[in-house]
Amino acid sequence: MSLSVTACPLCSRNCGLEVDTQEGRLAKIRGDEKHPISQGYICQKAARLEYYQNHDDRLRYPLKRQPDGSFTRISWDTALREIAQQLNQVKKQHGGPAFAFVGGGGQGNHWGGVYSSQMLAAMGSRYIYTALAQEKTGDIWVNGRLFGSQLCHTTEDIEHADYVLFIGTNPFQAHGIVNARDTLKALQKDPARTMVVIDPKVTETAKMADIHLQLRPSTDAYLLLALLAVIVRENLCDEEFLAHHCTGSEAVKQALLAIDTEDYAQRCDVPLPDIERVARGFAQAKKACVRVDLGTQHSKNTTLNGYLEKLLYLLTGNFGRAGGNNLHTYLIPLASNTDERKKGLRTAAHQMFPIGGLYPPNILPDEINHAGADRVRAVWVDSANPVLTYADTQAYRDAFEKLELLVVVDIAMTETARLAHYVLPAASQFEKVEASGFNLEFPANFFHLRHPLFPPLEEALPEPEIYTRLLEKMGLLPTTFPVLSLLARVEPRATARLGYLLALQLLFKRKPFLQKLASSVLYRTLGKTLPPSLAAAAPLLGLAVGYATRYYHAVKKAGLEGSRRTLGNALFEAILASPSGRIISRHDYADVWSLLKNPDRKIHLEIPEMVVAMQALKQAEVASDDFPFVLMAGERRSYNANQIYRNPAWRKTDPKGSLRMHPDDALELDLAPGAEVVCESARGSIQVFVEVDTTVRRKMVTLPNGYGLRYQGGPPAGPELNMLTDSENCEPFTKTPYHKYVPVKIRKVAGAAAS
Ligand SMILES: Nc1nc2c(c(=O)[nH]1)N[C@H]1C(S)=C(S)[C@@H](COP(=O)(O)OP(=O)(O)OC[C@H]3O[C@@H](n4cnc5c(=O)[nH]c(N)nc54)[C@H](O)[C@@H]3O)O[C@H]1N2
Ligand SMILES: Nc1nc2c(c(=O)[nH]1)N[C@H]1C(S)=C(S)[C@@H](COP(=O)(O)OP(=O)(O)OC[C@H]3O[C@@H](n4cnc5c(=O)[nH]c(N)nc54)[C@H](O)[C@@H]3O)O[C@H]1N2
Ligand code: SF4
Ligand SMILES: [Mo]
Repeated sequence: MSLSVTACPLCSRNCGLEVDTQEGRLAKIRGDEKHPISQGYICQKAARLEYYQNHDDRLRYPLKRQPDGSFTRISWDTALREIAQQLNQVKKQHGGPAFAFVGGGGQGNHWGGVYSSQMLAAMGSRYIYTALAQEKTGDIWVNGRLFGSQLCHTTEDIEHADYVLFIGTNPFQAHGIVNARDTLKALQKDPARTMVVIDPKVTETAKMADIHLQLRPSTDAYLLLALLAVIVRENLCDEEFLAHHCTGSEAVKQALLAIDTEDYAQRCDVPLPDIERVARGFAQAKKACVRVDLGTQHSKNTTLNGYLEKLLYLLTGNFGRAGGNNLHTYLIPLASNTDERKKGLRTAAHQMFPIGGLYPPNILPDEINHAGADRVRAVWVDSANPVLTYADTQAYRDAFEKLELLVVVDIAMTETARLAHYVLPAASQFEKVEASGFNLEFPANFFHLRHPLFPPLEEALPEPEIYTRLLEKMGLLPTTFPVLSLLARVEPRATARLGYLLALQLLFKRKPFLQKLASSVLYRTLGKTLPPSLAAAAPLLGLAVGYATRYYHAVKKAGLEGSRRTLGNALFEAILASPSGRIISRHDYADVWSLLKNPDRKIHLEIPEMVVAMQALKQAEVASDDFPFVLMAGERRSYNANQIYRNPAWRKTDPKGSLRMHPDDALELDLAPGAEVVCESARGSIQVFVEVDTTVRRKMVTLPNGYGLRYQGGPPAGPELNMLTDSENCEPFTKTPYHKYVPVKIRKVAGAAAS
């Protein structure tokens, strides 16, 4: 038995873990007290991680699909040679944009993405479709307009706030904030601090709140506008902040003054006095912040919601200070900055632009089905299971079956992998160097490079090795780098790898294309000089140098020593030597002004498109007679964690993934608890089991996220949610799905017993 540290890959918190390992198994799992942020905290889901590491769907060898649909084991060499040849062929015949990359990382595995992102450069394509672009692109777009770059990302300083608004998020179950349950408890216990929840359901978080505004689903924009209108009307804005740090506040205030708060309160079904109380409380608090998630992002007016939520803290000056919302820095960027007005970025079928460099999964089936010669013909999937997780399962199945080439890289035989021409087995997150890009803390940020606990299962390989070998086979990456390799080996410690970095720069200057494959170049050269289990960490040197250059003072304040030229290497070494993770920067709150990208270092509050959206809102409508229920398709519960666990035995409760319904609605439909019903949308139908639950609003029902997997090729375990969702039920601008607003009808399964 040996004791090691790692992190939990189940949600964006990636809490540090201390584990006992025994013969390839995770015997005991505890929180790692040395992790700089989670400090020993974990939730109930992490205790089951043995179900991620060892199960019967794990992939052991590369597989190739045969004409009859079965899979044959092939060697890595054959697999990569054949794939390389087919990719080169697609590129030559149809051009780079015939290729699309899907996924690139889940909740805990973004280090593979540092390598897999080279595929786009290799193919000459810009099409990357990821889960982020089915939830966060509205937010990313608004950040671009307000702060000057889509790379400016905001965070919330809940621990120091005395007034916190949780809008459309249930951190008690979904986490997403530092040590969620402890943080919520601290808020709840302190009479001087106020916690407000805006959610149509009485969630676990709402039960802990001082105030719960139980709005009608998908009416957040009305509620947020009413809150803002009260703040402006009652002169509760922070005028000094607006004058010093913002432009456009007058135009925004004018638009808000036109809001009929009485009417808007009725539309969202929240009493106006409650709205006024929250508006005043938030604006008058010393330190207030807002935390949002899918409730505002998977519902109507996604992008406008993102704008209005940000206006709440900006108009009240809760930005760039303790307890407010702030910008933060990051080591691995999860998105980039793209301007949708630029030419040449749009897709063939939908003429869709990228946001943060990312394309929305909702359009991919159409881009494959597109009749034009410029359609998508080859798709590469890594760390995602789009057939089950992206909107419209049937559309995905049909489209993927038409592809000329589908390759899936996963640790397990997924529903998507079953459709692939080639399935490549990746090492699990406990079998390789791993890290996540969810380092979203401010003012102190951290990074956690996880060391492997086990060797890869059978023939599985870590992604760094898979992509590097493939690039070599495609003829794009030289197989040797004599000068770099020599320098990496012989350069004395005292020069802090400056010689190596200089040689690297010269190489990229001579061969600019290789800069796009920098991760693999570093891996094949510097990697060979690192401890073997950490070889794939080599690209971290480049990331650390970039980070230390941009945030020199903040990195020094985190206790790292070095000159402007050597600090990056010091940071690199320090991260490698900290298996529990470490603090990499300590900023001042006022640093947010230097992180802003508008040339005038001000926040540009007026966004014309959003003013138009506010006005268009007046016509928006809800309700339908054919489909009287609003399904929240994807609730976070105690025992779901996206599609990371495949064996359904991991669940301690809720094995069926029940449909939660208000008892009065169940009574009206004559449904007893546990009754089997058909849940039908305009797109499809599935059979589910009813659980009566007084916490849901009437005419609203909920189903959990992350069920419906076919473990060992068996029947779906629980609801296959995306059989019900339609690609077109999405925000027209960003194409993010309205998963929190799927109109459905519920009827008894014919022949089932009445209550
Ligand atoms: N247990 C568990 N935790 C997870 C995950 C998991 O699968 N299971 N997945 C992770 C991932 S990928 C993500 S993105 C996060 C998501 O985390 P959250 O967004 O916090 O979780 P959800 O339960 O999807 O939705 C949040 C809340 O939105 C509410 N809601 C529904 N419709 C509306 C609306 O119209 N307006 C408002 N204001 N609220 C609404 C729901 O009632 C729900 O309480 O969770 C992460 N954590
Ligand atoms: N209807 C509906 N649909 C939803 C949601 C919803 O609320 N409602 N939620 C959406 C949200 S917010 C998200 S984020 C997406 C998530 O959906 P996806 O992006 O598809 O991600 P996961 O479900 O996390 O699946 C991750 C895959 O990665 C594999 N994997 C795990 N570790 C590794 C590794 O180390 N290497 C490789 N190569 N693969 C690995 C797992 O086996 C699994 O197949 O689902 C979305 N889908
Ligand atoms: S699921 Fe999230 S909150 Fe729970 S232990 Fe894992 S990382 Fe931490
Ligand atoms: Mo997500």
